[in-house]
Amino acid sequence: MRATLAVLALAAGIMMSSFLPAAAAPRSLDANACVEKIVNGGFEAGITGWEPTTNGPFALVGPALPRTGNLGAILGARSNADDRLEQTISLPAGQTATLRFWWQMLTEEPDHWWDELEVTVKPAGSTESIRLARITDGDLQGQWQQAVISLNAYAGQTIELSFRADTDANEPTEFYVDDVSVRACDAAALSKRLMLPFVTR
Ligand SMILES: [Ca+2]
Ligand SMILES: [Ca+2]
Repeated sequence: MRATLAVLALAAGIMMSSFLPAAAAPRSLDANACVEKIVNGGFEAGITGWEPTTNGPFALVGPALPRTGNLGAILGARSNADDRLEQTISLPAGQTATLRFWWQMLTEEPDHWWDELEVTVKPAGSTESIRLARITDGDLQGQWQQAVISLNAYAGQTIELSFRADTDANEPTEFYVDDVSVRACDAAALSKRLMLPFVTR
């Protein structure tokens, strides 16, 4: 089951890459005609913007292992955990949208897999969540990795993005998440800007 994420990643069209995530949160169009849709993706404002659900007494945002800044999300980290962080965003019609997030997993599991972090989207009006990624205790642990996932299929829709950790009764696993970003980009505006120098000559 060690290859689960890799297989799913390929199936979902996910690329793992090492480039840096988008700068946090300007809500106006940037030079690439893109808008950041996630509020507080780096968790530096605590739980602001996120809807937490947990069956434990623990805060889901804390200073234990942030990738950047002082705070990050911590999901699982105990047995029988059921932790969720969700945010609802609207994606503009006719634009591309890309989810990026960084994750790190630490586990005490000697064999795999038993504990997982599932990333899903649920379009408004739908009762069905669609899995974008599954990270398990069988994946590479102890280092930050970035997931990059196209959300183009949800252009024009309001979606609930969810990170959910589920651990079994023994040998806990910690799932850390930081620097979550969904950038919606106006491809038409971008191509116009690229054309501009040629038009004005
Ligand atoms: Ca952070
Ligand atoms: Ca476990």
